[in-house]
Amino acid sequence: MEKGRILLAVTGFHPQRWRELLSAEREVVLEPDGASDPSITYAVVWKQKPNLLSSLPNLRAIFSIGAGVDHIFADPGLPDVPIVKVVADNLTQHMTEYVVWRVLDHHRQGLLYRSQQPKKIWHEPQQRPARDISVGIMGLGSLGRAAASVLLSLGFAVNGWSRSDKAMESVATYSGEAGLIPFLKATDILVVLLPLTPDTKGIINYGVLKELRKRNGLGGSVLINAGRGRLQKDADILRALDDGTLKEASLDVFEVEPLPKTSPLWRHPKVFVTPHAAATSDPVHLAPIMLRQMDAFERGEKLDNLVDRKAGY
Ligand code: NDP
Ligand code: OXD
Repeated sequence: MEKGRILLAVTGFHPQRWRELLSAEREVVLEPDGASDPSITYAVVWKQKPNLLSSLPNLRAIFSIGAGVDHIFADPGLPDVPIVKVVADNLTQHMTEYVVWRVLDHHRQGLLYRSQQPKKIWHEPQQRPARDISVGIMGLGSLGRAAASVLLSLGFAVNGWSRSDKAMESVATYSGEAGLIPFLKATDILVVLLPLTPDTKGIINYGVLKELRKRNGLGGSVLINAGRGRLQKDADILRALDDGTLKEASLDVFEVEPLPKTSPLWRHPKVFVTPHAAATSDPVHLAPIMLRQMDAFERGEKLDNLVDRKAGY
């Protein structure tokens, strides 16, 4: 069987490196070329233009450049072909680093020390053991579970929340709507690693933040969101920070990205901002995985890491 051609369609960054690496084994057409091209078999995409994919008469599979696929579902004319998401050690490792970095910074009072240093204040707050802090991970998927394992090894108590029942050794797991409030009430540091779907949009709102455990060794509850910006309501986070519902927040994602220069989140003293950089898709690691999957698919094997179209992730 002839090797299928790839359409590379990305918005928001220069796809040169992806093109070079994918072209090592297959012909690659770079959008804006390629629309309606019957010789295209695969699309490798990040925020592709609406209705581009439906114009390809012989498209057999769509590969997302990221772990999240909400950018693909945003296309009103999405054709009914398999969608593959990124699951890769390299990306998982980066996300675990980000989560552990932010949890440890909040746990070890990084904000307080950074505020003391310019004033030359020599003051040591009380140190609490990690086991007194419970980290609740919303989204116990490939990224959430990896982060949970490392947090457990550091001694934190870990809770997890998912759509379906999930078991993980030493993790207190909760699921579905019924499990949400009990999960929040048992959580000091909330880590959000959910996909953006119609069910999860806006889930990080004031009402949810209000349920987090506040009387804890940290002196308040903390939010870390590295999932998607539209899971949260930026204004509700600001309100929660300002009235003490939240002690601090680390945000990697925002309702509007790049975060507008006018957003109060940029200069809020209790917020740590990163520019959607928790775990960047690295073409050096990911392009070979995609190429291997295309080869396997052409040998008649099943594609891995398929998106559940009904669930939207
Ligand atoms: P997975 O698909 O492996 O896991 C998703 C998890 O979320 C699953 O546990 C799933 O439940 C749970 N979930 C989905 N919908 C709901 C719901 N309605 N209620 C409760 N739980 C729900 O995804 P990944 O771990 O690979 O990635 C998670 C997200 O991280 C991506 O979708 C992306 O948005 C984001 N991301 C952000 C990056 C960044 O740089 N900031 C980088 C990479 C990813 P169940 O187990 O029952 O299916
Ligand atoms: C992803 C991302 O979904 O980078 O992989 O946000």
